[in-house]
Amino acid sequence: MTDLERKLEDQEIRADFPLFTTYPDIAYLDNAATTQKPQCVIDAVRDYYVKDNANPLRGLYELSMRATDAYEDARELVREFIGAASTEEIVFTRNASESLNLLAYSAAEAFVKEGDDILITIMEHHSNLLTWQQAAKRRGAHLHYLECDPKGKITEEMFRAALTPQTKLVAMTQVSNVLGVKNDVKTFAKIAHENGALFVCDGAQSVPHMPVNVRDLDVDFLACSGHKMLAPMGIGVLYGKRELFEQMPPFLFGGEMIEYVTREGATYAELPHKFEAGTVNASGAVGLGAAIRYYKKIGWERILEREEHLSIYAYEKLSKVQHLHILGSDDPKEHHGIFTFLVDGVHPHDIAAMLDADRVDIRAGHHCAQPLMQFLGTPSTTRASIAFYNTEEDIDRLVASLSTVREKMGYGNE
Ligand code: C6P
Repeated sequence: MTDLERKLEDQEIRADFPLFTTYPDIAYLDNAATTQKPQCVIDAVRDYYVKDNANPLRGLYELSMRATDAYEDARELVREFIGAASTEEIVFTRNASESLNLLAYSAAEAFVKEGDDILITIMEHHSNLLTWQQAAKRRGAHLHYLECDPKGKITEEMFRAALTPQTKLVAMTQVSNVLGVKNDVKTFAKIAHENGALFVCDGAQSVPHMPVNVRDLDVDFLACSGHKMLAPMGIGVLYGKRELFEQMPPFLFGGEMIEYVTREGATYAELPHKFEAGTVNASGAVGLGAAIRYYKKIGWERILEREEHLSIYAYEKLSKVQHLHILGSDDPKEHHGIFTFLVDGVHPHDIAAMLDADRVDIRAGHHCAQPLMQFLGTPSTTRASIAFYNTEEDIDRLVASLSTVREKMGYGNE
């Protein structure tokens, strides 16, 4: 692609995101935290409220049926997007955290017993860590941590060595929100299954950036968040194999998740409604459906090309900044658009504040992965994360701003 072609493509894609028109001076590089929303998603949410809004799954009047259809159409779009066999395997939640909480309660209740082992990795986000810490305590099970090497890699040998005959469940992120490294989930899920363990995949950072097919990966469960993939906040997804979902108790109780209730007990609704208590986030689901349509319109080929190009571009430029150290792999392609770094002598929060003054938006802190920070030997880091709508200019502005932080902190111009 020539420079001119790339610039034209940048313009075409950015025109779809109204926030960039509102703030043309912002370089938004905090996409691992949440993404901006294209106009089509904003329109879909608005249209839902203008044309289709009623309480879905309840009313027998036309408007409620329209709301139900809009909600269930979105479920079908999600099913297709992640390659699930049936919409019964797609549960809408609030976000990846809620999906993982549901699992750590209901799957642990059904499949983990006293004395069993639960295996997670040291690079898990707190949502895939605290949840299992609590589940292990509740079930009398033992929680084990699989450490990566200092660059973030987990090999097949390391994974095999961490399994025990008691390992009943493995929970692992596909892409780390700190190091950007991608775990070989397909291989690890196969090994886990051979060992008699279930495999939970945290797809919060992978589903928005690469084609993920749950049947190809053969994971038992997968969690992700709509807001990290162009959709509104407050809608998330939990995929689970039907035969496993069927064995699990409900997580939340209330309206719409029952079949029949008596004073003493209840029978529960069919999948997936058994796991969707109360009035659902229909507009959020509709927004997620619109986001998926937009992903399809842009196409994975272009998204992957753009994100890989920007990853290589960012890595090369960041590597040249004096006193800046990128954590994780030395191969830019292994970062999947996530660059976490330290600058000698400058606190990550000071870096974030100085970059903010230059209208460059990044994240600083522990990134909700404190055991990983402890393993890496630092309490906090700075992180820039890319989406396909970013441009070389965003990276140039990041690098230009970073190049001045030490001087601004009084270190001189060395
Ligand atoms: N990571 C980040 O800036 P929620 O907040 O529920 O939508 O997603 C939780 C979550 C789960 N797993 C991974 C790998 C994640 O990265 C996140 C969210 C954001 O890194 C917010 S802390």
